[in-house]
Amino acid sequence: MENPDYKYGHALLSDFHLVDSQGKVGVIMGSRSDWPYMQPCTDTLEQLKIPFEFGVVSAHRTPERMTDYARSAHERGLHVIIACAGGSAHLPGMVASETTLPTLAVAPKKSDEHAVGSMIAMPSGKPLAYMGGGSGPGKNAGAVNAALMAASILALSDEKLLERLQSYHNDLRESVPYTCF
Ligand code: RP5
Repeated sequence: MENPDYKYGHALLSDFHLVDSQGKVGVIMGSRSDWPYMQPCTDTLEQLKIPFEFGVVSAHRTPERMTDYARSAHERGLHVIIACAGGSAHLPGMVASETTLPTLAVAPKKSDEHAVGSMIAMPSGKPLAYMGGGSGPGKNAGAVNAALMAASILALSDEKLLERLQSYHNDLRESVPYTCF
């Protein structure tokens, strides 16, 4: 998939821990191979004009990056974190364990039972909201819903965003036909 030309999205840089985030939402994924499943999330954030950053943070291959990211997120100005991982999928749960920011988990594919299992079985005291997974590249209900849930959280203190979110839901309702064919 191509690098999208986002107005509200900013790519995560290697010195992220030294600078304030330009986003309210941090979208991270365990591998570049997750990107086709997560672009519906970032596209939805862009559509709603929500500033976000996005990049790769792996729990297993870059554990220090993951810890730095989660521990600095609040201070850097993020309000919500969306984390996607497949396979063993420790990223969402470990990030949630290192921050008090609301953390939303997305599986690349909902059929990835190992990933889903790791996201829905957090121990008491460490909340993580599992949003769902997708059925294929570019088709991820969980990714879209994670963006919308982040929007709902941010809209509690942003009336303009609330209007855009209501408009999104109105458009969705209007797009559903009555006929089956
Ligand atoms: C996880 O393992 C990633 O989130 C990805 O979903 C899966 C496979 O990663 P790659 O081997 O394709 O990099 O860590």
